[in-house]
Amino acid sequence: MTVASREGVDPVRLNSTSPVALIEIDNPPVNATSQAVRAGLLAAIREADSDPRIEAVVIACAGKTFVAGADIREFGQVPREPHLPDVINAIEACSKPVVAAIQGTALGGGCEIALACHARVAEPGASLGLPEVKLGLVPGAGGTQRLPRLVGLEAALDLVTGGRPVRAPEALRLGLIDRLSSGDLRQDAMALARELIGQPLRRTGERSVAPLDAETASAKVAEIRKKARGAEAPGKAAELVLLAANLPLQDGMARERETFLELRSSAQSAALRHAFFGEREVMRLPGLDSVEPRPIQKVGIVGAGTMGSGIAIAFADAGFDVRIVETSEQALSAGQARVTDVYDKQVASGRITPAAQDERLKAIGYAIGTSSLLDRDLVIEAVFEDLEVKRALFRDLDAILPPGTILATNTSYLDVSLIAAATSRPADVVGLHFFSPAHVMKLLEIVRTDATAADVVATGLALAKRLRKIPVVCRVCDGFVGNRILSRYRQQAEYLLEEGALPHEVDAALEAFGFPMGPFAVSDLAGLDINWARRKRLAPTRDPRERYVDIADRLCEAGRFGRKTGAGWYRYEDGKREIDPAVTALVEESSQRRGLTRRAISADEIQSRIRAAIVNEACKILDERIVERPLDVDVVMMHGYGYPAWRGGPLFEADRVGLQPILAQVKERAAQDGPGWEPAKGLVDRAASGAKFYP
Ligand code: T1G
Repeated sequence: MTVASREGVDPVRLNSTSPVALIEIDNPPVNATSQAVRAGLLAAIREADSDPRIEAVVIACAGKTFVAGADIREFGQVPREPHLPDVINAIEACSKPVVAAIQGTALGGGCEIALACHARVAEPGASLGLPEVKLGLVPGAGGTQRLPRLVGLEAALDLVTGGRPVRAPEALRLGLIDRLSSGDLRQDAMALARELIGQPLRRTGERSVAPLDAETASAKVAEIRKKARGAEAPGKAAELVLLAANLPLQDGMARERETFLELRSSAQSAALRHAFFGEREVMRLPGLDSVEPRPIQKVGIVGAGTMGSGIAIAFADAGFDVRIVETSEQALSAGQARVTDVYDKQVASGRITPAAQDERLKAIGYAIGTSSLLDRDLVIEAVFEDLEVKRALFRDLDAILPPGTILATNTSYLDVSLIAAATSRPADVVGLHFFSPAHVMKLLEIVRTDATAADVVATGLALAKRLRKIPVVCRVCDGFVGNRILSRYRQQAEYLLEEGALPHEVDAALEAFGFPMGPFAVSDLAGLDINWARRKRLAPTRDPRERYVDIADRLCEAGRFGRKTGAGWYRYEDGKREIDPAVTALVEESSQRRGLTRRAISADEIQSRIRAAIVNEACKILDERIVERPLDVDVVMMHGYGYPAWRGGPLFEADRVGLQPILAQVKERAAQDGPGWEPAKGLVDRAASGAKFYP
């Protein structure tokens, strides 16, 4: 359901009971402050203020959550009055005590409404936050000025620039809320409102803020900017929060509003809003909306390695009944230890309670052999990445599992059609490609073969929703979407090495672009041996004319698999990544063997060539109908491969940058690098017609 308020239904109701009136906001699904909500709230608070029978007010919300923010869908439109800051100022200026009753998530404008109330009561499971920076914005209705007045500058800097919500108990400790509800939230809020009748009003805006010394403040802003990796909102938010110590509320709010309006029309905010709605849009695949998913509650996992145990945790966290099987007691207990270790760490960090840990550990069973999987609705394999091993396993599972059980493979690269062909039920076979660590990474590639039944794909999408993952449905090709594009731009990165760059220079250029890590550092983390096995598998079919760089092979032949062996593209001393002269020598020797004269290569050239490789491969993936939409590629790259979300994904950004320069770069590479680098038809056609990926 969209957020726009329902036709003909007033989203704000004033119940003028005496002495405490109730203002109820009812704008499903998240009570966003649409124009109608803002107008209704302003009218209600003014009426309550002028009604002599009313001595106090409670603001509450219908449904599962307090106001979750401004209506993001309105941002592309001309702002309409009343503007939220004016509504919020009217709440704070009310002559009678106003108490917020908070359930669910009070976020953005919702948190700002709560901040302007004279007190706040929240359910223990509620959370409050100012996530605007995640949309490329800063709070635009007093959040940067009122939050520090309640919790102090340091806590406010952390919450506003990180966009992290805090659960109610932490909010209470910080002074962000006044009470935790002990049962009936509205009754508790009414009781507090009654207590405040006749008391001096505690207006947040009138409180002062202890300043930070200049040195601490500038160090914090510098740290925040560095962590933002090119996103501009966090740094601007930090500067506004610090103003709260020096300016009266309204002056600070004026500066805040100015920055908010500037950012709201910025390219970064447009990209982040695109990303926000995009990760929900991918859930809806054209042609599947009327297909009923199969009921899944009992899940089997074959393989208790890193991936298998991570997948088990993901399902246990989402309330499924899980059973992991292995071939030996040793492998099984190693997997059980991995699971226990993850939950121990989560309890130690306060992420989950011991009770939740017990519940989730109980949800995971362990057994030897596949015979204990007969009652499973879905079985996922996470065994060794070898086609014959997976085909043999699926043949065995197919023989013992009842009809209708879905068989899913977690393969990263292999042809799911060939795995399905080993069974008598190819319609029930699907790829569920999780990303490591599987209980953390949000992306899930759902790989459908030509035989996969529609309801099995729909089941994958429904599972993703329950797992709170972001699914992208794709068809079969080598590496599906993300790994296929990753392989392509890794190749271009290795060409750059031969032509004059060094691993740390390529990595630095891409980290400056906004990636959390460059491709060589990522490779060391993942392990060079995984890709080595793939290159060896593809060697017999590789086009001899293709420009092939063997530096990574030489590293692997020397046993340098990355962090796990203490050396890969870098050397690792006590976990610290260091440039290794031995690798520099290897790279230089490779240039020599290729007959290339090394030259200095700028960060711009590195970024331009990597972007061209990504966009061109993405266009090929679209041309081959591996995915249905440009959005599918952008979501994969942002949520699985660290493509900076403030750029909106490679194709959203290509619309902004323009396809001509990208195509020119692709053509240059095609001339230099040979087969596999020819321009994609979709890229050539769009560049010629001016068609956008997002019209
Ligand atoms: N505006 C418009 N639509 C919204 C929305 C919003 N703020 N929040 C959610 N939706 C839609 C969402 O697209 C989906 O629609 C449906 O609601 C259910 O959402 C002035 C300027 C609240 C934690 O950033 O984090 O306030 O796909 O699937 O998993 O300073 O939604 O069904 O058509 O995510 O239960 C700040 C964003 C805004 C919060 C609920 N607030 N929302 O998660 O449901 S800027 C935010 C969320 C602001 C002020 C500034 C989550 C949620 P559809 P959902 P959920």
